[in-house]
Amino acid sequence: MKNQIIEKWQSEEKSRGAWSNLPDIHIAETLARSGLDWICFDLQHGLMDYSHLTQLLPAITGLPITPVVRVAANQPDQIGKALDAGARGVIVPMINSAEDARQAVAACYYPPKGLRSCGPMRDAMVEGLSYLGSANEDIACLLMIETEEGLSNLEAIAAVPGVTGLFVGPMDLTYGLGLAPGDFSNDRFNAALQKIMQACRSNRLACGMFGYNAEMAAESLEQGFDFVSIGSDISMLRDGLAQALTTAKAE
Ligand code: 3PY
Ligand code: MG
Repeated sequence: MKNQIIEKWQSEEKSRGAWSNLPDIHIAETLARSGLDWICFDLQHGLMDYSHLTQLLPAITGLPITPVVRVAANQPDQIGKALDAGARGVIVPMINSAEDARQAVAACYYPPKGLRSCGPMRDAMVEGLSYLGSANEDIACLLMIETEEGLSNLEAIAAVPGVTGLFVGPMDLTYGLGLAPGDFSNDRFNAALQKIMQACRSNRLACGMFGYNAEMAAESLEQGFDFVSIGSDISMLRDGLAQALTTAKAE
């Protein structure tokens, strides 16, 4: 199955994903069977590490969903290992400059597009070496814009060849703008979102948004974002339980 973030964006369709914070293969499988387009395993803030990732990715192999990984930092070894474990893309946090963007791109792609070292463990097991022929087109290099510096260098970041898309981290972005955390209705926050979407449009990049819940995701899609997360395993468990309890208590 082709990378659904890339494929849907290229055919001008929206894609919807979920955030995986809990290192449990059954939760990952449940998310993967739910009709989502993509799932993001979070090695930055999620309660999981690389050894969990190597169990979670095989648990969803063959299911109709694109796995991506948010790496903990913009480090070539972290990006390479996430891709070697079977991720079809990375979300790289805290991108502040064109140099940061070039470093992330180089780590994502095999030569001549980048400098990724060759050792595709998981994909070679599943697909064999045909993976090497398709990896550079099928891997998404998604860069997070979530700091004041990243915002001020937005045009230079977006213009780096090889970037697939930009992805907004809304909570850090409110901090970066000097706003109260989570002040998503602030005009300056929304002006920043418009600026990011515009940079994506003019550089032919997919534009993504971290949504904390389905309402926020729907609003982001309405605003023009191309791919959004609609919640996390934790938030959906919590919100689903709260809703179920309310319904079960209703007279
Ligand atoms: C942010 O809101 O800053 C994020 O990175 C979402 O996880
Ligand atoms: Mg963030």
